[in-house]
Amino acid sequence: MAAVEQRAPETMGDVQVFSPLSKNQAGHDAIAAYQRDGVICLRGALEEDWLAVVEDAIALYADKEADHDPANVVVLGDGDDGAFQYASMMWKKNPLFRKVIFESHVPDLFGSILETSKLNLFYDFLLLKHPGCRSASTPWHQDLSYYALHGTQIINCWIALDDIPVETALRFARGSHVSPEVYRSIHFDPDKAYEGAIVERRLPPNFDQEPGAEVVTCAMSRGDALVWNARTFHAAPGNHLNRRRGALSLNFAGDDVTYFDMPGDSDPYDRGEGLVEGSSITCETFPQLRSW
Ligand SMILES: O=C(O)CCC(=O)C(=O)O
Repeated sequence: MAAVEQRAPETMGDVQVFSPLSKNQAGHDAIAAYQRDGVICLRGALEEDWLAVVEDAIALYADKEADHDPANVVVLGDGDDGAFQYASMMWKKNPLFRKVIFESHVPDLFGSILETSKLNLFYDFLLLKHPGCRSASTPWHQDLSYYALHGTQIINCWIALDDIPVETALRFARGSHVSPEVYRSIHFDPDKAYEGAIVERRLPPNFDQEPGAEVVTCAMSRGDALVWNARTFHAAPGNHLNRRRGALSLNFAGDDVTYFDMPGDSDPYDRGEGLVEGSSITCETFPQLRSW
């Protein structure tokens, strides 16, 4: 993995930050900012008791499955001191990740931002940038490029598992979610490619090199959550610090989301059971968590 040149933190604006109205409700101002900017930060979205369950889940996953599970990837970049570890669909095998998703308030809190009458789990994604995984930068991309989904009510709720200073924080192209255009899936490792990527789609712009682009970022404390629309462009640096930079990303879908019979590779790799073009995504793999 090669490091990409990113713009300096002082040239970036701020992601709008909110304290949730209650445990289950983000609040009107947060929803309005999400709709306008395509990204917000919610302070204290996950409390310490649930964060402790996530840490136990990570330990369980690492001990029992890390070596043999294709969904658990550990990459050590050239010259790096630490690895980039990522895993998805953990809830299917790991009871503690399942507990966080199915028994905590998170579907209520994050679902409130989508203003939807039902909420499906799409997938969970764990990202651990261990100390010194300097080259594990994430290029500008839209999550929707990788999804076998149609629709607009798709959110990534990225919960910080560590305090994250701006030096290792995600950055976003503010308001980039409003365009209906979906760009091409690109591999986070520049030496690899997605099999069957839709070449009719344009390659993602590099907002670091566009002086006029409004790029926003946000330092986070453990338990804060960034919430963004699947069309919002974002990117991230590697971890050049001497401490872990971890996140649990929970991805949810609302009312207008249907299955896209996408050619080629998708993320998550799992396509659910019996889904056809244009159908509801509700199935064993993408269960409905709430209806209001
Ligand atoms: O945490 C990162 O470095 C990248 C996260 C990201 O791009 C994503 O979850 O879509």
